Amino acid sequence: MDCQFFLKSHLLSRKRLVVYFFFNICINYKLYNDKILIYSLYCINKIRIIKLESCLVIIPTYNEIENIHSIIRAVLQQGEQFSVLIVDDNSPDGTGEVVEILQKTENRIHLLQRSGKLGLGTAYIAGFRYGINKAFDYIFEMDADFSHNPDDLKRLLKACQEGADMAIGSRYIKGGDIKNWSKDRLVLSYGASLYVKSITWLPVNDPTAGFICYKRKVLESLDLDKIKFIGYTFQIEMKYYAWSKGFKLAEVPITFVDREKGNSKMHANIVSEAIKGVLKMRWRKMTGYYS
Ligand SMILES: Nc1nc2c(ncn2[C@@H]2O[C@H](COP(=O)(O)OP(=O)(O)OP(=O)(O)O)[C@@H](O)[C@H]2O)c(=O)[nH]1
Ligand SMILES: [Mg+2]
Repeated sequence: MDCQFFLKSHLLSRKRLVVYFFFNICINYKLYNDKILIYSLYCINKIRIIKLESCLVIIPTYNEIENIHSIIRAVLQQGEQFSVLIVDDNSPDGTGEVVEILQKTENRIHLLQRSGKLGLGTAYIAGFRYGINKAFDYIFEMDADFSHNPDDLKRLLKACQEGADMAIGSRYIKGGDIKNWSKDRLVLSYGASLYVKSITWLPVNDPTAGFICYKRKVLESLDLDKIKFIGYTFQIEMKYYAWSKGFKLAEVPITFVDREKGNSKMHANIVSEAIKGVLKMRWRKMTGYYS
């Protein structure tokens, strides 16, 4: 039984898997010959001790052919426990096809191919459901365009391992920074943060941030059907909902870099969605929607 356990497991490094495979054979040999159950129990226990916690990094994509290969590689390089889920909206540039090819060489690459451009929020919700079903311990949100540095994934993970339920890669706390943004974009983003905080009282300095690590239990306890926003407001609503449910949010300083390759998918509607959306959220909280 324990043998099946670790054959199924994708969480152990290959070297450890081999060592424990032989270890288990020895144990079962002992079990059948000497009927010493204690050895088998010891084996199960050992495996539990060395089991790495699994991480799924969700990356929504729409026309990211220039970034897709390198971002997947950079995430997987963070360690054996990291897997990546691309949620692609049938990108006309063939991003999804590239992922399908990469999948043949590495089983830590997952793909959800959707029929068309359905928006960032619904892409993440589909990814969350996937991560919950596959029982990943930690589930991340990350952009494909290298604005979020894959090397920061482990710092977000550490914050969750040390007590946070949701760790947010934050540009607007001490140590955080933004590189290569125009003044207008900076003012818009920082202004949005102040607006959100003044209306919702959310104790987060970067409420529109999209580089996040969740403990699985957070996503399991939210009713994901209640999340309706699709742009930046989606990011605000996730934090507001989790906070309203009593989860502990922590901010980790990151340096955000403007995309170098590919095109932005931002559009003007995002601003009006956010202005009205935040007021709607406040109302919803008052009426118990997020309890
Ligand atoms: N699946 C999916 N992904 C999307 C959609 N819109 C944007 N994305 C992805 O979401 C991530 C963030 O989008 P960006 O275009 O970088 O948006 P942004 O970061 O607000 O804009 P820039 O700062 O200009 O890059 C990227 O990985 C996009 O490819 C969508 O409708 N569906
Ligand atoms: Mg971007």
